[in-house]
Amino acid sequence: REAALAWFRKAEFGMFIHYGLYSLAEGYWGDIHSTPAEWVQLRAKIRPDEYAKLADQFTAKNFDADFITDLAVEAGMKYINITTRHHDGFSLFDTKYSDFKSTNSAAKRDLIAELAEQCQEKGLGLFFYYSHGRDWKHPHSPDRDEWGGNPKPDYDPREESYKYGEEKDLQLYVEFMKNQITELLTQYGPVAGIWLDGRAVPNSRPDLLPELKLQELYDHIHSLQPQVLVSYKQGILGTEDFKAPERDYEGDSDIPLEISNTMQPYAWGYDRDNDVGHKTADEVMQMLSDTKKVKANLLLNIGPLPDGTVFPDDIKTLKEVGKRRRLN
Ligand code: FUL
Repeated sequence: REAALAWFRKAEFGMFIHYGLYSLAEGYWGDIHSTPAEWVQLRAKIRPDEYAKLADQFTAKNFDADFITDLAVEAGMKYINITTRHHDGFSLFDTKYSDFKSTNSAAKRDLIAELAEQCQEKGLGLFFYYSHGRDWKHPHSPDRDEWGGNPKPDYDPREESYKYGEEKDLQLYVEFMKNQITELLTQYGPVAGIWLDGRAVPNSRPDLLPELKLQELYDHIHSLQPQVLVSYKQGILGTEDFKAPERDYEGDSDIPLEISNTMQPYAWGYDRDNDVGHKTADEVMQMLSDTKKVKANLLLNIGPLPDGTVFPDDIKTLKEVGKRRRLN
């Protein structure tokens, strides 16, 4: 992992991709607008069975891993991080542990496999975003309402097609996450990092932390692929390989740092309200120099359109950024 860390410290620039069923909603459910767009299920209180119907329209017709990886290379990015499973619980990969996945959608494709192949061919590191704990689908995921966090959308978990019993059991969910992460680390070749997000346990309830068996998960990840860098946002246990704060960071960090930001004004998944106001090349150059000052990488997010097309202004901007960086 030392070599992987040394590489990561010098990487400077990566591409973040938020793509999933929420992309089809474009930030709206009827007239309800969701901030951020990828939270539409929760914000508009959509029942999971209603929300799941989006899978029939998820064609990902223009999701082109070859194009996306070329764009990342041209922008001077060294790695890509994609939402393998966001809070809505839709997996962009083929998984034995859930039917709610892209291979069962209209697309009938494993988008992670497509991206993994292209990353490998082009020498880009591949990171997997995985929502750990904030889960609006799994019947045994923690109910953050009880804990003072964001509640799940309102629904009866017994309708779900999971084979678990009716009693809520956090350990079934912990096992589920481990199984899916195992698939991600065994089905797609070498992986550069697992990027956990979600914060299943609110800061106010540290007593619940051991139940998540996080250290066991980290050890398991490293036993499958030792070079994998593990992150959990600002860090939860302190044993993560790097910290990954959102948007800004103050202070000094002796462990490697990555700051994520997004091309849209504020949304990670595509929001049609943001069509005007995406970051310009000047702004991206500024962000890169700001992150460099705190010795961090910049993980810059694109939120593809419903059909997987990269927002045209972002293509132009990223190409321009690549050009300027090559001149520097
Ligand atoms: C947050 C998530 O809730 C957002 O939807 C997004 O994925 C961002 C990068 O992390 O915690």
